[in-house]
Amino acid sequence: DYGTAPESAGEALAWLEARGGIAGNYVDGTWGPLRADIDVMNPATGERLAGLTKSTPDEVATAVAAARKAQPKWAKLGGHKRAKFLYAIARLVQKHARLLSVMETLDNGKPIREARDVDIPLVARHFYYHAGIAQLMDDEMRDREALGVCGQIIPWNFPLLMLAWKIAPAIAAGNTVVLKPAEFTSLTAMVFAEICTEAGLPKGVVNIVTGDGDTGAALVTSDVDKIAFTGSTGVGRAIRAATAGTGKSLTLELGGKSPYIVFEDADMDSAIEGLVDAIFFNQGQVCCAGSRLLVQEGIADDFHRRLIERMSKLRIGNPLDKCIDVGAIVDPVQLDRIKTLMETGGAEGTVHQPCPAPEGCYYPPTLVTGLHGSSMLMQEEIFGPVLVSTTFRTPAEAVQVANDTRYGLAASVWSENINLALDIAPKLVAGVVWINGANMFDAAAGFGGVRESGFGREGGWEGMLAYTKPTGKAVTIKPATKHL
Ligand code: TXE
Repeated sequence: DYGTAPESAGEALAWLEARGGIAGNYVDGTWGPLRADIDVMNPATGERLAGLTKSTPDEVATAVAAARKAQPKWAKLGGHKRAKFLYAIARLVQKHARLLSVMETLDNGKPIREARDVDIPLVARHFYYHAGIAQLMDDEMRDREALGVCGQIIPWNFPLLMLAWKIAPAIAAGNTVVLKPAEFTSLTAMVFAEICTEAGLPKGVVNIVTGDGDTGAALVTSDVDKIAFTGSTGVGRAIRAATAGTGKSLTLELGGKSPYIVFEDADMDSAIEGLVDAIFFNQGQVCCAGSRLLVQEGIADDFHRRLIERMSKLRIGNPLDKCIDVGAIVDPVQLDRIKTLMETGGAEGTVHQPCPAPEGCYYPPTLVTGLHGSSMLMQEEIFGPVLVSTTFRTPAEAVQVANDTRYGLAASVWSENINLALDIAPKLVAGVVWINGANMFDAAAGFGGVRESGFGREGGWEGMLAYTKPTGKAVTIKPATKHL
């Protein structure tokens, strides 16, 4: 029973209080430094939850040194023994699922229903899956080895899930890590650090440094062998420039403006439910959100009418309430960003907001119709609960409009004609294509983008390759010919 706020927050708040109300570094299996440099807020209430340490470059270097020291022994342990620790972490995530879910909702503002039913179960699944992969390393991947120490920088939209996407494959492969959570949402990373201790993970394998972009920049230039980053395209560009020519490996998972294409023969009820999930899940703060609706002209009016009707039934409010569909925006800075984009571009189309938002850090589920493909709202990532819509006539035009973007992360195609959907899928410029579905994630499926959405894949076998390098060298022997 997750209850409703504020009673259900008690356990998580007590957890923070017992640690002095400060989230800070976890390095070499111990806590510290712990300083309240940055305030951590609950976006749903505006209340201060904790203080956060802004780690200095020296403190980052200390964490990297701990990871460096631990790495050879961790790699030598072998995949089968490493797997035991990943299994233990997975089980402990399940054991502490309630604390993790409530903490995530307090810190991020996402509906508890989503934290409980999606984020945390997927975190456990990720560690289980990569425990299996660690075992395969000993058998199927003898020709590859760990990179060394990985620096990992994650965003605030799926705090613990992004941590799992980064840490699970890295340590499964025999790397050690220094991870920096986002400054808005570092609290579940703290609970995770304690889970590592509880699992008996050797010291220095997982290190966490808290802080903002300055701390992230210090991690990028530190003595790591790889940087794995998920976040904005602008920061991704800066990291690519900073790592160029250094020999560091790099994977980037950046923004998106993913098309959601509905053909006139689609199952309309399913397409509408899928769309509500694609764009309003996590308040639209999802890199692969189906944020651009492309609907075939003949059904457009009817589709919009039914979508608005469905949107009017969304429940928006206190995210700790189990009945809530749409929670709070992560931070007032992000809310301002959404408002500014809408004030600038909203007039180019017709704005529909059938479900009003409460006072505070909330934004109402929004549909903007009648937009041209090249309009600002069609091109910019809004990263909020805002769906923009345009129409198309033919499959060829759908592909052309869908690909008219500088991004290329995900795409969703809706049609009862599977031949049409399978014809369209490879023509879309996107790393992930879903047919008659959206937001379908699994640890076994590679996820990542093209164009300004980044490069590299996370999850599955592809994701594992990105945390390893070939073991062997190309040794070429020149035969001596003097005896012939
Ligand atoms: O992201 P940042 P922000 C997009 C989305 C959103 C916008 C801004 O459009 O509106 O980005 O969000 C760390 N060197 N996405 O400003 O700044 C930072 O501390 C190294 C898409 O919050 O990219 C945090 O840990 N690290 C996205 C992480 O980078 C730096 C998810 C992400 O923050 C750094 C989030 C620097 N110079 C936002 N500056 C997705 N792809 O899912 C910041 N950081």
